[in-house]
Amino acid sequence: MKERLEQLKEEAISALNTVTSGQMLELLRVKYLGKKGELTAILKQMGSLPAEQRPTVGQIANRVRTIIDEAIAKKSSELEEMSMANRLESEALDVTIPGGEFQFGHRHPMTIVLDEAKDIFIGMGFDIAEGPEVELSYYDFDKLNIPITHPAREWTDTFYTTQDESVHLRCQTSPVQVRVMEKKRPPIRVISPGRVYRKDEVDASHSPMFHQIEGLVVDRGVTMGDLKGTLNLLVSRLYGENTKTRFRPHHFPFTEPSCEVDVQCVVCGGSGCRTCKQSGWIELLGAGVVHPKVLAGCGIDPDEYSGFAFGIGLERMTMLRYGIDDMRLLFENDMRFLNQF
Ligand code: 2NL
Repeated sequence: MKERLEQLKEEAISALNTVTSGQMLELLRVKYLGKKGELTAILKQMGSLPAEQRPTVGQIANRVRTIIDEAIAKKSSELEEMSMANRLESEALDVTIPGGEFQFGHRHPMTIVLDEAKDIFIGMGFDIAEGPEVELSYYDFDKLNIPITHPAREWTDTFYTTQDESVHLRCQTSPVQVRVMEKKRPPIRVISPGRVYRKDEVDASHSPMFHQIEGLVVDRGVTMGDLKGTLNLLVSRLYGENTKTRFRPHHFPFTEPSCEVDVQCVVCGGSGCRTCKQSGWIELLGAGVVHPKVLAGCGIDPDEYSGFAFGIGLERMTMLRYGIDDMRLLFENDMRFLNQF
């Protein structure tokens, strides 16, 4: 029996030397030391030994168990060390390798100019208002004193979404300001930037979707002089202190009197070139004193209050700011163009 124990010990030790994984180690532990293992099987036969031999054999058996136990524990910690060393090697991070080149994004040129315009108007005490792009014709036409016969109301000009022409994609952002006038009492100072839609073919200066910034001021004693002061400040901030403006009489149904505002050509400085068609001036926006009918329609007494309003195309504003001569560049997202801003 002593020999069998010695043999078991030798066999276990040499088996342990071939172990390469935790799984194999566990299998060997069960095989030699488990309840149904080989050591237990030998001990079960102790009863057949003469009584005086049992203590010595018992001692040897215990020693063999301890030796195998310790060998297993040693192997187990070796395996752990090995796997840690492997992980450290495979997951090692070389912080000295130079980083790859990173491309920073940036704002679209129209967003840059819009943000500038917002800052300028916020500086003059304006709020920013937004509203739906699918609008009731009631807000976009009726409330703005646009007669039922006006060409803008033709289905060839406007994207109607209902057969009865009561709902359409807004063709200006004025309805946002109408909604503001209905809800708020004067003093009112708002701008409403956003997308607008008209049935135009795409070319260098037209797109069926473009962007507008409209503005509205309503208070006691507001005049055309306030309109001029406000828009002159906008132009001087956007295009430089010395940029001249020209206010030309015009007609809009929602303002009276109305005007169009030109800026001195940013390309030739006013001497005449291709961009300004030799005139020295470029049209920037439309504006006027809010029509009394429009005020009254929104529940504001035109005998007590007056106001001015204006509408600017953001595309045109951006093109003038950077000397861009084709509007399509603003929508094509060609990185060779966009990376210049
Ligand atoms: C343009 C220039 C304009 C307005 C927009 C406006 C808004 C309200 C009341 C009165 Cl709520 N007017 N907006 C005024 C003048 C010009 O846009 O070229 N539009 C076709």
